[in-house]
Amino acid sequence: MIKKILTIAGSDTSGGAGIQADLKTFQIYETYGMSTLTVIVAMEPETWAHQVFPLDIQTIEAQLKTNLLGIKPDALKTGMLPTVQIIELVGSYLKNHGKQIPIVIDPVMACKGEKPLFPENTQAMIDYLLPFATVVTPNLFEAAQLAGMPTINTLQEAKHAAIAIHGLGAKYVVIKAVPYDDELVAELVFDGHAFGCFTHPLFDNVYNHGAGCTFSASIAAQLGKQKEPLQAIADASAFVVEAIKQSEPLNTFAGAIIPKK
Ligand code: PXL
Repeated sequence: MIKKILTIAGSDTSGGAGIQADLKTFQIYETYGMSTLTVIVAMEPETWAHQVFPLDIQTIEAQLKTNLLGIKPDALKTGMLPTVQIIELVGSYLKNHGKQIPIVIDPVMACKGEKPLFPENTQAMIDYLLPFATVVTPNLFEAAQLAGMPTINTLQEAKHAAIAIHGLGAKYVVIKAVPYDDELVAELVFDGHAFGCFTHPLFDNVYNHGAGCTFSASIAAQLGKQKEPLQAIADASAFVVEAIKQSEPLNTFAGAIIPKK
C-alpha cells in the first residue's frame, strides 16, 4: 500500500513553501499526501510583505481528527504553527495519536527575510512539540532560539546547540546550512551519540524559497517509507541542493526551488 504522509502546516499562497512544497515533495517521493492547514500566508503584490492569517482552533482540530483519527498516516511533519494555542493543540494530538509514527518537526519561526513571527512560540515548541520529534530541522536562527543562544556562527557553536536541542527530546537534530569551511555548508546531524555532516556548496545568488519545507517534507516521506533516519536526512539534503540549482524566479521579489526526482 502507498504510504500516507501528513503535513500540519501553513499555506504559502505563492506556492514555494508551506503545504504546497510539502505536498509536491510527498508526490515526488511517490507517497500519498494529506494536510491539516493551520494558517494562510498571503503576500502584498506591491511590496511582497507577508500577511499571516491563522485559522481558528476548531477548524484545525477538525482537520487533525480527519487525518489522525479518520486516516492514520505513516509519518507526519509540522511546519508553520502560528500561535501558542495552535502549537499546544497540535502537541496534544502528537502526544495522543502520534506515538507510533515518525514525526518531523520543522520549527518554522519566520518567513524568509522577515523578522521572527511570534517569539513566544519558541517556548511552546520546546514544551509541546520537541518531546515527540523523531527529527527536528532548525536553521541557524531557529537552532539558536531553541538552544537559548544569542547566535550561531560556527560549526562548534552549532554542535553546542545540537546537544542542547537533543536534550529537549528530539531523537535526531539536524541544523541546516551550518558554515563548514570557506566553500561549504553542512547539514549537521546529532543523534545523541555522534555528529555527522552532509556538506555542499553554499549557493549565494539563487532563489531558495521553500528549501526548508521541502527538506523536512522529504525526510517525513522517506521515514514513512521506513528509510533509516540518517539515510533519509542525507537524501533530503542532496534532493534540496538539486532543487535549489533548478530554482526559478516567480516575480521581482521571489523565486522558488524546483524539486524533481
Ligand atoms: O519558509 C517558511 C514558510 C513556511 N510556511 C509557510 C510560509 C513560509 C514562508 O513564506 O509561507 C506557510
